Amino acid sequence: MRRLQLLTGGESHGPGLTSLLSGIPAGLRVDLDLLRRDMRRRMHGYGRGGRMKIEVDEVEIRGGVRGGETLGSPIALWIENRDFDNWRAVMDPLEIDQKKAELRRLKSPRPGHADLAGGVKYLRRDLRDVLERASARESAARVAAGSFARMLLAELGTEIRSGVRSLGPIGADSPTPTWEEMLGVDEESPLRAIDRTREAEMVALIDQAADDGDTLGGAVTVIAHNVPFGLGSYTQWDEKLDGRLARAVMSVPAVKAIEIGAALTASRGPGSAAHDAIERGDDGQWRRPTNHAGGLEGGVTNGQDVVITAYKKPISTLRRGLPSVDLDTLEPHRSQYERSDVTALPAAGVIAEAMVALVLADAALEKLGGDSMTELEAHHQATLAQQRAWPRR
Ligand code: EPS
Repeated sequence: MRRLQLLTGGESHGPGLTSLLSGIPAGLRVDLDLLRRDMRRRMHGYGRGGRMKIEVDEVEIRGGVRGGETLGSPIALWIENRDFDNWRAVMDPLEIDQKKAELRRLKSPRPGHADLAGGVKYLRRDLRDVLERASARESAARVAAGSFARMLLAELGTEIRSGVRSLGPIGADSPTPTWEEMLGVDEESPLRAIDRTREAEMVALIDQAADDGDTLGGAVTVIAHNVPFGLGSYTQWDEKLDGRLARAVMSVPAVKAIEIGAALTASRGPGSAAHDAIERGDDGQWRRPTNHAGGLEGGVTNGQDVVITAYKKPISTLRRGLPSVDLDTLEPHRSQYERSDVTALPAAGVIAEAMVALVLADAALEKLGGDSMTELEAHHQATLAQQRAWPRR
């Protein structure tokens, strides 16, 4: 990111998670309801393990905000891990019980997880040292920071939503969803599915996978609506907003592929079917009868909805294990099981929303600038006036 910076810290079963978000202008009103709602939404979803019953994911604001308004200084956030109480002997930052730690030691790396690569990279004998930070628990810290980006975007009129598009094979061939379909996603439904008629099937598939000791992946789509025209740039490779969004959303745990708009379908057909016609309405608005491009042309937002789909591999912690090696004997051994989720797709959508919010807020600050929300809003209005007048003057 160019104007915003985000660092997170903390282990899955350590004392808690920290977020440090700098670059948010002064004078943004903190919407606590929104923050709490996002945190709750991330914990929700059929197929999660027992951990989500332990945590409450309450965000404590420890810096950068006074009297409910941002100060322009870094926003410091803290989320306590309730589960730390059960893990103190093994995870205390200063003193651990070696015997208990040995019992919780992870010594057969899980294929698909960071265990092997991280163990070799950081030369850790106990792969717990890898899994604790590679855990998706970290995403709570990102969702908290993403809420502040969402609050900023709301001031510009931009909204972001997501939904589960497919789970395993169910819904895998569904067409790219629209904003109207996103508005229909029921946040309280078991899976936050875009096509609610398929939820029962999805729930049954999760039950089957749980019985089999297996896991499931799928796809989530995020749509940003009413995004300012002209965010990102084609003038340098690393300024293209599609690349910036792809990088951010790819960082959501277990995501292995990204699609902008209807890219997969477009790649299989001719150009005449792939692109979105340009029309000018009587009201002076640019209209596109279709949005195959997913709101991005040349890596620049074009006034249409920004549509991004993330494809998640099945979670790599399987109860029945996978072929691996015991690090003590160096003999073949099934990978170890740690309590885990069967799928975390509904949560992945919420995390992806946070990442999209952070990138769009960053790009909006880059284009519109300002140390305060007052300036940002003035720059936004001036830019809108220029864009409305174009190309006549
Ligand atoms: C995760 C393993 C599970 C998940 C966790 C991600 O945690 P635990 O081992 O404590 O049961 O529940 O997700 C979260 C803790 C979370 O907040 O999303 C993993 O290994 O990635």
